[in-house]
Amino acid sequence: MINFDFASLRLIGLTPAIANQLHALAADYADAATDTTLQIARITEVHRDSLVAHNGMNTMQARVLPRLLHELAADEDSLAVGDWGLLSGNAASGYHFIARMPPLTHLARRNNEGRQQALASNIDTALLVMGLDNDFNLRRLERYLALVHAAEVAPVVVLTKADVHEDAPSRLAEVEQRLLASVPVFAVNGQSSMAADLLAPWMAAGQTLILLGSSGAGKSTLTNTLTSSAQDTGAVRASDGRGQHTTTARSLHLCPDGACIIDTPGLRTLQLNLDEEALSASFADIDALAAECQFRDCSHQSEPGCAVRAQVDEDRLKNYQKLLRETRRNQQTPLDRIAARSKWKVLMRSVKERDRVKRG
Ligand SMILES: Nc1nc2c(ncn2[C@@H]2O[C@H](COP(=O)(O)OP(=O)(O)OP(=O)(O)O)[C@@H](O)[C@H]2O)c(=O)[nH]1
Ligand SMILES: [Mg+2]
Ligand SMILES: [Zn+2]
Repeated sequence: MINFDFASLRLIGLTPAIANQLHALAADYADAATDTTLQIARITEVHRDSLVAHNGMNTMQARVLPRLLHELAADEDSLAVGDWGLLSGNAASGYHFIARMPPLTHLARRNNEGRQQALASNIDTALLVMGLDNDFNLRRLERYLALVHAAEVAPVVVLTKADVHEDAPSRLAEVEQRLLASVPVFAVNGQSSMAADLLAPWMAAGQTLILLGSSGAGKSTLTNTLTSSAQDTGAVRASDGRGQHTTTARSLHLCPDGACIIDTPGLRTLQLNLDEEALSASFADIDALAAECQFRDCSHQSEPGCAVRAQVDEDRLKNYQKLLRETRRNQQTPLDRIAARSKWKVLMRSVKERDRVKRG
C-alpha cells in the first residue's frame, strides 16, 4: 500500500477529486510497492533530463522512467509542472517518476513547429497578468482567455502597475466592457498586499493557480506578494517597455494560506491549440448575438441587420475572426495542407491558362 499523508499533500494542492484519482493510480502499482518505496509527489519544476517533485514535506530531484517518457511522447504529450504521480526510490538510490495521474486540467500551446507544448497541469485558476503600461493589449489578452477557457481553467485578469498609471479606473472599465461579464478583472499594484486581499477568494487551501502574461508584466512580483517569498524580478526596458525574461522556467510555489502558485516565464508567442468550439466558448457573447442577426449565415461583415456588429466591440469581433482563421489553419493535418496547396496550384494554373488564352 502507498501511504497517503493527507496533511502534507494538502500543502501542495491535494483536493478530494485528485485524491480519488491518485488512489486509483496507486492501486495499479500496489504490487510494485511491496518491493520498492513508492510515494505520491507533485512536479514543481521540469528540466531537460530531470524534474523536481514535492511530497508535501520536501523536494526531490527525480528522473522520469524511460517507458513513461515513451508513452507520453507517443501521445504527443509530456509532463508539466503541476502534474501528480508516483515516485519510486530513495535518497541513496535516487528517485524515479514512474507514473502520472491523468491531469484534471492541462494547459498547452503550440510551439513554432506546430507541435503541442505542455505548460502546466491540474490548474484551477489562471491569473492573466497584464501591465497597464506598454504591455496593455486587449487582443493578446483575448488570446490568453481562449487558451484558458478551452482548458476549463477559470480566468482572472490582473492589470498590474495601477499605482503608476494615470487613469487605472478607466482602463479597468475598458477591459470589463470588452470581455465576457463572467471574467473577473482587477487593477492592482502587484507589490502591495492589497493585491493579495483582492485575490484571496481564488487562493484557498488546495487551489492551484498559474500566472500567465508577457515578460515584464509583473508575474514574479505578484508571485512574491502572494507567496511572501522572493522570486527574481527584473526591470522593464525604458526604450520599449518590454521585460527581459527574468524568469526562465515554470515553477510551483506554496502560499501561506495553502494555495499553490506557478510562476512562468513570459511567453514570446502564444499559438493556440484548440478547436473552433472551444474558441467560441470564450467569445460566447458573439455566438449568442449571432442568433439575432437577420441572416442565419451572417458573417458579421457587411450584411444588413447584423446584431453582432451592432453590439460587439469592433476590434473584439475582428480578433475573434482572426483567431477563428488561425484555429482552422492549425486544425488542418499536414495532408489537408498539401491538398489545399495543390488545389491552389491547380487553380493558379487554370487562371494562367485562361490569361494565356485571352491574350491569344
Ligand atoms: N510600480 C509597479 N511596478 C511593478 C508592478 N508589477 C511589476 N512591477 C515592476 O515591473 C518589473 C517587471 O516585473 P517582473 O515581476 O519581473 O515581471 P515578470 O512578468 O515576472 O517578467 P518575466 O519574468 O521576464 O516574464 C519589475 O521592475 C517590477 O518591480 C506594479 O504593480 N507596480
Ligand atoms: Mg518573472
Ligand atoms: Zn451578423
